[in-house]
Amino acid sequence: MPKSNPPDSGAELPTPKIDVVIPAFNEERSLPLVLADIPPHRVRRVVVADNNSTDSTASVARDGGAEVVPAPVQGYGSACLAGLAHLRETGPPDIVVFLDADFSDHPEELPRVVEPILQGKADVVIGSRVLGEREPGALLPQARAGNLVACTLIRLLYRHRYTDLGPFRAARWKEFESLRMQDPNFGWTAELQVKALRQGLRIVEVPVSYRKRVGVSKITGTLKGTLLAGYKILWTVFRYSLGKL
Ligand SMILES: Nc1nc2c(ncn2[C@@H]2O[C@H](COP(=O)(O)OP(=O)(O)O)[C@@H](O)[C@H]2O)c(=O)[nH]1
Ligand SMILES: [Mg+2]
Repeated sequence: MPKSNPPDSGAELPTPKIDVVIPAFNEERSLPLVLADIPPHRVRRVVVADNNSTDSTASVARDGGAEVVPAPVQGYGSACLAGLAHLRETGPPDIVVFLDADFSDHPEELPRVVEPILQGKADVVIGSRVLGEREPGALLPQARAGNLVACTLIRLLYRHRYTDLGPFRAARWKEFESLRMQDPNFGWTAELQVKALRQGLRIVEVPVSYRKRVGVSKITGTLKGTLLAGYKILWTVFRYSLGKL
């Protein structure tokens, strides 16, 4: 009688659990569009981190099937941290994906962003809007310039060539947790990308599409937002190069 195969031989590995975190601040118009375009069969759950919205962001999020987590401290980073804390407390995924609530990213491209992780080739995947197709005017000139300066500084200080500091990204949960993210606002994305380098994580960029947001930009669309973000991003890139993690 033939010996039975060990339980896992030839069997497919269990499908990795993928959760999505969406930081949102007053995005009632765009959020339903974002939620509708997330490929449902690929994602276990979607968490909207609501940053003190005064419109109906929270209720449209629930109507769209998302879990809503309050992020009481104002700021993009704080919202991402609140989403992560919720996942940690309620059962973390294998892969976490971030995307913006303003419908600039194309959520249907999620499979492209997680693919390098599923193939075992990456711990962190950055969706690059520079490598992807951009609707004219989607990435404001000040955002492009800021990105270029930040990526150049990273290249000089960390010897790694990023093309973008993008909001659409994926990471293996365990490796991502090792970064101990902390920036509560504009420095979050830069912190993530430079800490990933410092930790020696495997980083891959994939092209993602980018279109004009629904509603008005609160960061790069305002002078104050641009200046604060620019300053914070460059300081963050510099600070972590000094050896502090
Ligand atoms: N500006 C801002 N955006 C936040 C905050 N919390 C969450 N977000 C979300 O962060 C994302 C990026 O903001 P956005 O206004 O599009 O900035 P931009 O992409 O630089 O134009 C959006 O999904 C916002 O809803 C916050 O406190 N301030
Ligand atoms: Mg935006």
